[in-house]
Amino acid sequence: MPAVGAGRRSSARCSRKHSDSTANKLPAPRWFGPALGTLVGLCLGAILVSAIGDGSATTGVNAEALAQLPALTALPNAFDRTELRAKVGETVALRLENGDAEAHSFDIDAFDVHAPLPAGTSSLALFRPSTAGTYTFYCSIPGHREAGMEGTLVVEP
Ligand SMILES: [Cu+2]
Repeated sequence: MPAVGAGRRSSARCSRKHSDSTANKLPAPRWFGPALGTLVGLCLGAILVSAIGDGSATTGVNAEALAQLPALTALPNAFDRTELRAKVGETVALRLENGDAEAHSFDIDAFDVHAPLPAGTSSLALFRPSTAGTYTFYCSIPGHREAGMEGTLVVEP
């Protein structure tokens, strides 16, 4: 399970949704596994969006703690770093900054990370890479990746 939740409340919301979908008592169909994976990915996406919000303290993320995290900043047609490093099994907590007047996003398909970054906002990406390797992070706004908004995530064993 590569994804890790940002908070208990969000995780609980995900599992509740999960039990609702299995409440019909039917045996789990073949697609259940992959579908569950997708659901977890979606939940993680929701966490990414809601973790910081408007920066208010009620989200459970302390602004001071956030400021100390490594940051990745979205610029016009680029990120300020082209390489991120992580270790297998260790949670990556990354502060995402968008100081641009345009919306961007931070996406890593392999770990179901999809964080929208509206103009002028901060967000938090939380994920735990399960497999060593080299992955691509990018911005999924049409045309941005092609224009250079991508980089490499190196996950060391
Ligand atoms: Cu972009």
